[in-house]
Amino acid sequence: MSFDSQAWLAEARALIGEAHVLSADCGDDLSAYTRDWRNKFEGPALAVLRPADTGEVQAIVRLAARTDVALVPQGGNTGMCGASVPTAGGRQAVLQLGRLNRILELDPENNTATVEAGCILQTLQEQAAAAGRLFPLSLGAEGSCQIGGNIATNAGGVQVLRYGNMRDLVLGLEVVLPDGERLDLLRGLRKDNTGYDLKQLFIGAEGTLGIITAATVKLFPAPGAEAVAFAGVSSIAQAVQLLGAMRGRLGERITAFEVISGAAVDLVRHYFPDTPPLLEGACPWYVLMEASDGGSDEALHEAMQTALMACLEDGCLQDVVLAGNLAQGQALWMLRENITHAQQMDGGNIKHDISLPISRIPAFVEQMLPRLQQAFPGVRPIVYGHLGDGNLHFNVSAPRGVAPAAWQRETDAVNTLLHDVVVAMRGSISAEHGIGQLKRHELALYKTPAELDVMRRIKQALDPQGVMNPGKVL
Ligand code: FAD
Ligand code: 2HG
Ligand code: ZN
Repeated sequence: MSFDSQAWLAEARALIGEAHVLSADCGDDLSAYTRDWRNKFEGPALAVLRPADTGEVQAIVRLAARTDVALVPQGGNTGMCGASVPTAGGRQAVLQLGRLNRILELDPENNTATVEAGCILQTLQEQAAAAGRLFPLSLGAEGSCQIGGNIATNAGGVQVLRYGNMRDLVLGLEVVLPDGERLDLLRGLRKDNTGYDLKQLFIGAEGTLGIITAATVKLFPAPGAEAVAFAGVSSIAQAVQLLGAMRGRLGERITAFEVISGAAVDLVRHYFPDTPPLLEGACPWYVLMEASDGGSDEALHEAMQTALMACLEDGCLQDVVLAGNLAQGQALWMLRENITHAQQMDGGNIKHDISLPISRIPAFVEQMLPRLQQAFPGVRPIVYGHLGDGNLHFNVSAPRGVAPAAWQRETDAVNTLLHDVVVAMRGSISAEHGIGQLKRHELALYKTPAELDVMRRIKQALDPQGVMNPGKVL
């Protein structure tokens, strides 16, 4: 039977309102929804649909299932793997969750918040803070990414070391299944052993199994004191040594431990010349660390200072500066957050988001840097990331003079060089960004047949028609 797109759009408009169905046919510019944040992936959309609530999401999913239109769930469209935009094949519509943005309940006694999926991460952080609580997920895109997207990617960020990734923060979910049924798992319980923990299926599934419409997440007491320090180290091995030493001295108070290569700092300085001076001399590697607790700023600063001085004496760091106030701490974090933007401004880079047991990271880095240089002379590795979680963004910028498009053509060769070693060392090729379109072919290479078979059977059981986010992950 032929497909009548005008009739389909009219039906969608009747379900969620004229103003909330955008289409190229009607002259709407869809590029903000059909192109990913990195400008790497773009696909045509029959429409962009912006439902207002779970009922409207159900109605749209039923329409899509009945008419053989695939749906691409989309939050803030800040994902790194092209999972939130349509692929070229078949009829696809973007289901944008931004209008489901209410905080439904904030329960300080239970230390939970129940929010709709389209709530911006920063809004939840701010509302939690106003209630004297902390929602700890924190990442560079927090001003525009959404809780639903954070859950669907199992986002990580800079506080995983202390609070875990998104999966660790989710207690309950509401999901619209690919046949339009509503699955209510929206409970704020820390203990619940009543059979299979179904919510886990949808966390990190990148929208391939259902649409998350709401979640109940954990909150924590807001820390009274924070301290930020920036240390120079002579090698990645010394950074790992420093991690152990600082955690030994300050324990769970260390909330973030980020490693940054000298090349990454130089790149940020080049594109953001206002970056303040940090340490007197240059070091090959740096560490940005943060500690927090419920005491006073003075006491925490003193504890951090004592720990850092002991580390200096013990040879775990070369030089260090402790931020004296909030503004100095924020400037240090700005340097860290600007690495992604500096790389984007610099042109093509091949991104990696690997994880390894922390103990193996020095051996990995020390063997891969020369191997990369040998294979791709003049290449510029921009390595940084969440060392406290064993997660490195081992990004690789083009040799000077090589055009971005030419460098992108080396992606498979660069990936193979790095990922073969990662997998041989029992690491992961995607620690926090996911698979999407970017790493779909690599998933097939690196997962065992048994793992892939179980994943395919789950997909087939929940989405036999292939309504949800085709061409992603599997
Ligand atoms: P989108 O990009 O819109 O979607 C991502 C995936 O989730 C897609 O598969 C989409 O289909 C699916 N999805 C979205 N909403 C729903 C829903 N309601 N139901 C079902 N599926 C859904 N990531 C990290 O982990 N750590 C970082 O430190 C980090 N830093 C970043 C810094 C910058 C500057 C940028 C641009 C990105 C960064 N990211 C980071 C990546 C990105 O922000 C995260 O992956 C984020 O969780 C994506 O949220 P989003 O709302 O933008 O989702
Ligand atoms: C980060 O840690 C993000 O800053 C983005 O995960 C990493 O841009 C990147 O490669
Ligand atoms: Zn990251």
